[in-house]
Amino acid sequence: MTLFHQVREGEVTKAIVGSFLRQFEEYVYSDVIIVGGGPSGLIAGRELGKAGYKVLIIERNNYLGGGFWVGGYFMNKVTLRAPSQEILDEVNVPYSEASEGLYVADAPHACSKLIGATCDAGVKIFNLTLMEDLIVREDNMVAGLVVNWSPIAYLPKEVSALDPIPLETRVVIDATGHDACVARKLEHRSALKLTGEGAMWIEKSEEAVVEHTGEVYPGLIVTGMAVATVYGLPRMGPTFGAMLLSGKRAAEVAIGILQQIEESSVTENG
Ligand code: 48H
Repeated sequence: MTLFHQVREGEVTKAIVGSFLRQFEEYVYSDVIIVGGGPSGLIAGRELGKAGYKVLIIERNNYLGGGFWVGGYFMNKVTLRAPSQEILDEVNVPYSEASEGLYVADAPHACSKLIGATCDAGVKIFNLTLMEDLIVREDNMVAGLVVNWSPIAYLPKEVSALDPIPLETRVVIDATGHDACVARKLEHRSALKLTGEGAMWIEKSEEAVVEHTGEVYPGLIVTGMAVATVYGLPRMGPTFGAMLLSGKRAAEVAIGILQQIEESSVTENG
């Protein structure tokens, strides 16, 4: 009698391959693809998942969380200004009040709870996956993404001539942080102009990032630090409230667009 059930090595591999391929095939079509699994992308995903949409997060790293694992410098404490600590309450993260309206939480606890809450909402994750390009169809509407296995970006071209593959979706959310990689792709084609983020000014930046979160191009929403990069807004340094509230706002905007798409397809089909 052994402690563990007897399983052959090949069965382990088959379980991984089968489960991965079934999920990959299912998510070739989705309602929303979020590029970037940092705090803004995770919250946007959680909200959309809770609302019943089929959501995929594309993350180039092997791990989710982006800059949310550490606060500032090398210190793993994150700060949030009121009222954004309410989102920590929603995902059961403990925190303390450092000064009036300023809250501090353990970054590993906050980040892992947020990742868990996003997965619990039914959001699926393709990690080690790099957004390379967009699918843009008639009416200049974003209709999907072109992705590749991210390690190939770090290999010399001679050994990495791998073609990417397309994934279809109805709405794309750029949650790639400071780089605003998705919006940047449109800038390369002169379809969008990015201003570049401004110097730090916490008081001004957080409000502005949440306010400017929205659709920048038909079918493309920006959230989190990508908003500051697109609109030239000041950065906020090691405080994360705007990332969480911007993620919520991005989900609301996405739901509005998805509802419009539904309504127009009902009208077209009588
Ligand atoms: C797939 C990609 C690609 C790509 C990037 O940086 P993040 O944490 O982004 P936000 O906006 O959710 O949060 C920003 C916050 O962490 C921060 O940096 C703050 C508040 N700074 C203020 C300041 O003043 O400095 O996460 C972005 C995620 C990362 O996990 C990337 O790996 C991923 O996006 N990503 N994934 N394809 N092309 N580009």
